[in-house]
Amino acid sequence: MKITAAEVIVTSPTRNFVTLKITTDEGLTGIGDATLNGRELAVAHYLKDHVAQLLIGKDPHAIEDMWQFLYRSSYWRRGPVTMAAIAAVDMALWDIKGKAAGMPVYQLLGGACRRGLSTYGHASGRDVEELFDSIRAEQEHGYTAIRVQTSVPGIKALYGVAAQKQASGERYDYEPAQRTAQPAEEDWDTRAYLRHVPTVFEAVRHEFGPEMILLHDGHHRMTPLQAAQLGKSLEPYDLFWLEDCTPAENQEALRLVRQHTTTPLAIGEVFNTIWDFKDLIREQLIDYVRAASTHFGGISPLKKVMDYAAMYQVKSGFHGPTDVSPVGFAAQVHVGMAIHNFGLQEFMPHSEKTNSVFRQQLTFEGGLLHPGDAPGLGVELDEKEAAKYPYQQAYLPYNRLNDGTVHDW
Ligand code: GCO
Ligand code: MG
Repeated sequence: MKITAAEVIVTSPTRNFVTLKITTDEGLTGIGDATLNGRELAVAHYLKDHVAQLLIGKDPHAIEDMWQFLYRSSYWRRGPVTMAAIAAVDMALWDIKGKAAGMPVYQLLGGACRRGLSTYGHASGRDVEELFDSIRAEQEHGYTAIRVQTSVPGIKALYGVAAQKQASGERYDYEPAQRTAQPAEEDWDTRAYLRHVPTVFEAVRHEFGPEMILLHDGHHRMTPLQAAQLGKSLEPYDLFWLEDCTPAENQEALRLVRQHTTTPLAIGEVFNTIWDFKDLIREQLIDYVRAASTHFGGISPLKKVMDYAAMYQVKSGFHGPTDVSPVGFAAQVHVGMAIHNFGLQEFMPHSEKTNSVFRQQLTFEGGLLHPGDAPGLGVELDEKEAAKYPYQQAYLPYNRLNDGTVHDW
């Protein structure tokens, strides 16, 4: 079998997605996700201008060799643009291999280790009442584990918290693609945040009891000592994990946090390679790997990092926001099925429009997510539907302190 075409499809059904489609001389096609939220076209061009022509004539079955070739031959390693482009090729080739074998990808990775993946949903509120409603709505949707984000008195606009009450039945998309020429500006005050968050978790535990699995995302906004303080103050509320407590580049920060708190730590949604996790895993400074297949070079390296993590009892907590396309999401669900050290999968359902472009086999029943048993990844791209939604410039918001200083994401 030989690759005969590689096309890049950009579509924006409620938000932008970049998909690579690889075609073979035997008529099999495979798709991969290359979506980098807010910087989508950089990856689309990397693929179109630098990678597509390298694929033509190559054997689609040689996935590992293709990965190593794209990673090593470019000289310039790592980085989110490069790794999202490599991820798309890797996923598309696994998709083709699955279709050629007549098997879902998780079977090729070793087969199912479980009936399906436990997931967590997102709840948020501007006050405790609104938060409780949001938690109840998530429970009704079948989630037993819930990430709790909340407004903080004194902070006007905060990422991950809906600015107005949702109409009944409507779910808030926590990562709206802001289709504006400039990113929205939000504000931030770490002291106010550190004071407020423990009171919210106390209220949630009081209302919902000890069993509910609770998580919280710090979005890289604390210093090591502040993160240690938060971890410590949340210990009575038994979090499943505290996510991205400090900026990811300073990995030594986790050593300090770890010395002060037993709150489990998850990190790595902005990491690109296994090397970003190497020391954190070996030194057992984290408990959950937050990588997403799309930003981590695809299925092949995600499986590798998890096999390495298994030696240290570190588990998966793959990043599953709506800015990972249904293709990238399916890719990591297949990995989650096949690894022994699965932890918990973030699951934010995509919009109806997105689901009309990406036809999926995914099911979420009885609290468990399953990628389906269609050969390959189990996602088909409807190109006609995709063409209805052209790219639109979109940005993530950012935040400034009271005095105007730009703060960590
Ligand atoms: C999460 C993430 C998202 C990211 C988003 C950025 O835990 O789901 O932090 O909220 O901000 O994916 O593109
Ligand atoms: Mg996060």
